[in-house]
Amino acid sequence: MSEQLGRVEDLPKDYYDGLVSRNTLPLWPSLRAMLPHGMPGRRTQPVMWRYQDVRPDLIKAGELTPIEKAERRVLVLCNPGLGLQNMQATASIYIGLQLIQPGETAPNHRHTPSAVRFVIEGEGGFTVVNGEKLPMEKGDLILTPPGLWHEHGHEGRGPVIWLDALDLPLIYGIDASYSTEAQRGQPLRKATGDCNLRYAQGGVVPYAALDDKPEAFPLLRFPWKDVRAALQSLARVTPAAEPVQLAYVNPHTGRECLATLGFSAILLRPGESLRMKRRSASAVLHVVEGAGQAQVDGATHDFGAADTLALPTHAQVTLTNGSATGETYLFMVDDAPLHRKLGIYEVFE
Ligand code: 1HN
Repeated sequence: MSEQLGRVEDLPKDYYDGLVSRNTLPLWPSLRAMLPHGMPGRRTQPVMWRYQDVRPDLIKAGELTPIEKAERRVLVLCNPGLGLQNMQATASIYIGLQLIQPGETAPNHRHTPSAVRFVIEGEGGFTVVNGEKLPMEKGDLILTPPGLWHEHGHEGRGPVIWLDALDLPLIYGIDASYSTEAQRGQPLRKATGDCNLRYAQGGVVPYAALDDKPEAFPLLRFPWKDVRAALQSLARVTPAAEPVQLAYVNPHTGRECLATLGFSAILLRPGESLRMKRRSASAVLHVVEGAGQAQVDGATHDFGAADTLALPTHAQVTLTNGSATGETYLFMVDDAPLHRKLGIYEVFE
């Protein structure tokens, strides 16, 4: 089992070249790299992107590139361990920061990758998803599930900036990534009202959904003010050393709201140092409010508001609130839903 396997150099060169010429390769020289013993070989690095670094570049992008020349004015957070040009924050998660200036619109389209927006700053932004206009306030999570039309606009003043998270690396990686452009000014498809009025309160859903097949994506916007308040309530009943963490779910299934990516919010209590359970999923942490440190596999990364950190699979993570008096709030994107569906999700003690 632990024997050294044969290398390419151990084979006659003409034999190996012949294999290559016939589009074949021997497995054994690559087997250990592709299937390491005990733990994956992780290319994803625990990279921190500081908002104070990225923001000026994004504002500059707004001056250099008109929205018509960009469609989506985004700077992508690229993990160097995965190759910058591959635009992966982790092997499965794409993260970008998107800027929209007052009066601009990012045109209507739909695509096969799943996407979400998490609002970082600015007022007056909105996303229209499937004909439903969703206001974008700081900290709100907005879903744009696969196949649903979506466009962005800005009716306020000053820049609006949000974080985009997509399963693009995954969908692109299986040759399944494409989009469809809508006609400009395509009318709103439905006028049945706001999902936040239909699903205003956790634990209760519109009655008809018990008998009819509920929509696949009934709730498209999760207002931060509700999530923040729910975290504060949860903190009151969560023992020390246990995470104050809420999962964003589909109100009908009680399960993750998208098929591949999962979203959660974490409250770090004053002075708290939280050792997270090591697990198989990769993740991206984004700081909503507060500051502190993330220790990832022994290396310490300081974080402040709106910073973003990539967490490799199987990483040992400890999150520390930098304040002894105030709370720190984090937003997490992970690929745990995908791992669960594939039957490879693991949590280690
Ligand atoms: C996309 O559709 C958006 O709708 C943002 O705002 C970023 C990155 C790759 C592919 C599609 C958006 C995207 C994207």
